[in-house]
Amino acid sequence: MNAVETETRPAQAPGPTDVRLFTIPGSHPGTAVRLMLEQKGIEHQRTDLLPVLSWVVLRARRFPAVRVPAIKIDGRRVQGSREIARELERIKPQPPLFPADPQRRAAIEEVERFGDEDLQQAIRRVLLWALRQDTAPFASFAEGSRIGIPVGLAVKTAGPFVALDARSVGTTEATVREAISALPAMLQRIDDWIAEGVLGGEQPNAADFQIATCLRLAMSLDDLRPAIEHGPAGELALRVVPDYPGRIPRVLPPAWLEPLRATAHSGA
Ligand SMILES: N[C@@H](CCC(=O)N[C@@H](CS)C(=O)NCC(=O)O)C(=O)O
Repeated sequence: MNAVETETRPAQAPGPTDVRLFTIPGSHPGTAVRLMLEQKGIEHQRTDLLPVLSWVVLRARRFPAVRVPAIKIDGRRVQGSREIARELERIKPQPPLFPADPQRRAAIEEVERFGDEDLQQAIRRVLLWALRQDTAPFASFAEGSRIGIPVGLAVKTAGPFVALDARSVGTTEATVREAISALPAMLQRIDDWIAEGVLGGEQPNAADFQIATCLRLAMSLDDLRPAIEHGPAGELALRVVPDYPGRIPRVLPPAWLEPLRATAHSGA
């Protein structure tokens, strides 16, 4: 269980007054940061950007890099879900995203790193490959966001942007197949962390948000959802992130999904 260590924390400093999150509809780390802000009760504005066009906007806003999530807090710019988690913890320690105990914190940080560096990218590649086959499902991810142009127009013009985005993260048949093959072992690691109590405490920690949002994005693909939803990892994802927009009907070649048939939760 993730104990909430309130007693050893310093008194709360006055919160930030001007916070704006820059994200992309359906972005898993973007959603993780939104949920962290909500858990901490930090009021914020949100700017929803379109893939690739986001690169231009972030540069124009003087962010040093072109990826989201990016956040501006009282004039300070912070980018990257792990960096932002630490900044939120610094400016508003309660309720905590990390435990005070150094050993428990190290365990959570290791899971968080896995989510940020390994799981996120695997799911991103599968998603972008699917959207390259058909951009229409992008509309379902834009539900509830304000992207500044009609969603229909965004979908119609998305093709070249999705292609560029996919290329920028190394989306190829080989890397997508590799990501799918790696998924059962990744799910097993997550199930193990839940069993050990590193993930799945009563109040989500930074790693819960990182992992759960990746899994929710994966579950928006009809091809992947059955392998995830009924196991501990899927249950965690649905509890931590009850609502996640987006749905992509089956699009992956069945042969690519072979590695998922052996998973305990696939129903195969
Ligand atoms: N590991 C980084 C990932 C950042 C990242 O790659 N974000 C994607 C969205 S999930 C992005 O900015 N993509 C640019 C685009 O789609 O144009 C983090 O957690 O902050």
